[in-house]
Amino acid sequence: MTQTAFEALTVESLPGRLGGIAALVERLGEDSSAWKVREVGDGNLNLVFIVEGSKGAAVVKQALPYVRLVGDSWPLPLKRSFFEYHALKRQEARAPGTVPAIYHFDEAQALIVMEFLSPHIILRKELIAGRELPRIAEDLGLFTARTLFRGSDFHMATRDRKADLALFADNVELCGITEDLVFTDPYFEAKLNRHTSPQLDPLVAELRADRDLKVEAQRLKHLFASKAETLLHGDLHTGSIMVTDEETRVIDPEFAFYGPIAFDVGMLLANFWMAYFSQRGHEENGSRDSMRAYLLRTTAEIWSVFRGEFSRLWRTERTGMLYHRSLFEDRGDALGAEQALDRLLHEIWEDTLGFAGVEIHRRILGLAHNADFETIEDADLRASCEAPALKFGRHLAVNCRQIHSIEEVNNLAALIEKESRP
Ligand code: SR1
Ligand code: MG
Repeated sequence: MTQTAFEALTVESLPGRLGGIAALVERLGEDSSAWKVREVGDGNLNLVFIVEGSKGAAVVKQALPYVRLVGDSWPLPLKRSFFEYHALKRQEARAPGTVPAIYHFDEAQALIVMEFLSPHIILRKELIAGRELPRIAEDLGLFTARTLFRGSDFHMATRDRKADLALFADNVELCGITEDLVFTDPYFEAKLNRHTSPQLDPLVAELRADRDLKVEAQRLKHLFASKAETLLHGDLHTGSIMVTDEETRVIDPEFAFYGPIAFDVGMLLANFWMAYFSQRGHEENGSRDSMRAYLLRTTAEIWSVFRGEFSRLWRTERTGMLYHRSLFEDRGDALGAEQALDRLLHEIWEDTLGFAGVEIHRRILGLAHNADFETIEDADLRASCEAPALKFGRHLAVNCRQIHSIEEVNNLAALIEKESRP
């Protein structure tokens, strides 16, 4: 593809426009007129095509100059594709085998040609269908620990980390979406907000009048905007994960930037807790008790694997400029390094709960809802799932410093879920 002025691809134009890309021809076969193209993007922002040829298949993801969910009244720069490409490269290096392979990147056309993951399915769809995936907790615990530890000053050479900090600092507009949509809009009557109404109206009014909650949400926003601790995925929800029983892959890191470790972990756990609260809306073919238990087990295991792997990396790969070994292990003070690790993990834990709380709120009160709740057609039933999730989110955000273990959080989730049953 030689043209430089951006033009959105279509199912019809794709073979002609990309037929000359060697990396694509190699995978699909030379006769681009025989390629079969489908547009499958169901996310909020981009075009996604699956292209199949005689030899194989690939995915072509192209950014649009606006937010797809809203339309061209909300312009959004194409450069998000550049950040996604660079984030995928770093994630592959830090957690090999966890993201799709990249075959080609065209910055001017804001497109990435990447591995077609098959028979992988979006994790969120599997959780809605009630499928218990055996590998995800282990895989996601490792993914978060490895990418978040290895992208930080605990591990990287400070020159490289500062160069990356500068590179990703330009992802201003996508950070802006998170800053508004996650931390601010849910807590007032922002124009694009929506919620299940009138069922949730009284609870929504209560949350928007909740001073402690608003102060906490703003503390978390401050942290998000100022704690440039590591390279985040930035949008790590169950719609950004593709799975089979054997494998887990993380996709879509276009929101990547330097922020607090706890943000990715909190967003991820929040999406499992939302899946948990939504199960009651998906019981048309039988009880989801087993699925509910599985989802809570999964959050506990993700946290435990994250903690374990992060601690292992702390002990074996702490090569960055922070908590230098010369102050600890090298002078016989391994205990000092352990003390620092404990304190760090404790801070990550508290902020993880806070970020999880606001993520739950924004998916029920803001612009971008999730399918776990949205696919529950009966509005009364949907509201009966969303209301306890909102209360749980409020409890996490406001009490994040008073909750000491993941078991405590999950007991609380179970309690709130039970209490809310008719
Ligand atoms: C306007 S974009 C809305 C949401 O979609 C993305 O997946 C992010 O989660 C963002 O907040
Ligand atoms: Mg996305």
